[in-house]
Amino acid sequence: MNPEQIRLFEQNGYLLIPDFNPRDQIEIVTNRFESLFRGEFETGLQPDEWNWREGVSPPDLTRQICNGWKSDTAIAKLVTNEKVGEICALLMNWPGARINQDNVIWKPGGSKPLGFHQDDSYQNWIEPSSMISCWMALDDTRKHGGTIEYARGSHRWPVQTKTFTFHGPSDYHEGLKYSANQLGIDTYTIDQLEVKKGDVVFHHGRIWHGSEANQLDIPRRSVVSHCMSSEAQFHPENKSPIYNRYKKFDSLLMDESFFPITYSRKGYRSPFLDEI
Ligand SMILES: O=C(O)CCC(=O)C(=O)O
Repeated sequence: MNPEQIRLFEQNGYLLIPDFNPRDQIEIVTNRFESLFRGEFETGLQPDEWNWREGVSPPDLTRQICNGWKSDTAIAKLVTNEKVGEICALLMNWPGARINQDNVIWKPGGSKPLGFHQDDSYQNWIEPSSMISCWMALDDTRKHGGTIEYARGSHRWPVQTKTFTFHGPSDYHEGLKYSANQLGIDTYTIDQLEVKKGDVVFHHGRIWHGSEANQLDIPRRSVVSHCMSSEAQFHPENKSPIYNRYKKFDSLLMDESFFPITYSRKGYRSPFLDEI
C-alpha cells in the first residue's frame, strides 16, 4: 500500500488492487460453486445464510451464500487471508481486522440485479458499527455483465437507516436515488468496474454499491470478505437476527471461532485460521 492508494480510497470510497488473488486459488474456489449451491458442504456445516437453492429458488435470481467460509475451506482461505485483514485495518485505521461475514455471489447470465445499499446500514448490531469489504472478482467483469458498481465518494454520505429490496429489485438504484434526494444531492457518478479475475476492490462500509442485471451469457462470480475492527463487540441493545446467535448470554465480546481475527498490528491472528 502506498500513500496514493490510501488517498484514492479516501477520495473515492473504494480502491482497486489488480492481480491480488492467484489464478489457481480462484479456480479451486469457482469449482466449488455448483456443489455449494446444491447444499453439499465440504466441512459438513451449513453457511449462516443460503439465499438460493438449486431446484427451489427462481433461476433468474442472483445466488448468494453468507459465511461460506464455515462450509468450505477454499472459501475460508480466500476470505481470511491475513493480507486482506492488514489492508482493511490500514485503510480504516483500526488496530486489526476480523471477519464480520463473507458473501459468495453467483450472477449467472440473465440474472436480476442486486439493489444499491450501504453495508453499514446493516451493522447496528456491532460497535463500532462500521465495515470495510474486500470484493474479489472470480471472473473478468464487463458492463452489462452485472459487474459491481460504486457511487463514487458516497462513503461521505450519512448511513441510511431505511432499507430497500436487495434481491432482484425493479429499480436497483432506488435506495441511492432516495438518499441523494434526501440529502439534496443532484449529481453523482456511478463507476461500473470492468476488472479481471484475481483483481480485488476494497470498499468502505458507507459507499453506495450494487450490481445491474447480468445481460450477458457468461457468469459473474465473486467472493466478498466483509471485515470489522478486531476490537468490535456486540452492541448492548441492537440485535442481528442471524449473528446474535453467536452472542454469549453475559458478554458483549465476540468469539473468535465465529468472528476470527485475520490480522492485528500486535501480530495476533486467530490461530485456527492457519490450520484450515
Ligand atoms: O457483488 C455484488 O454484486 C454486490 C456485492 C455487495 O453487495 C457487497 O460486496 O457488499
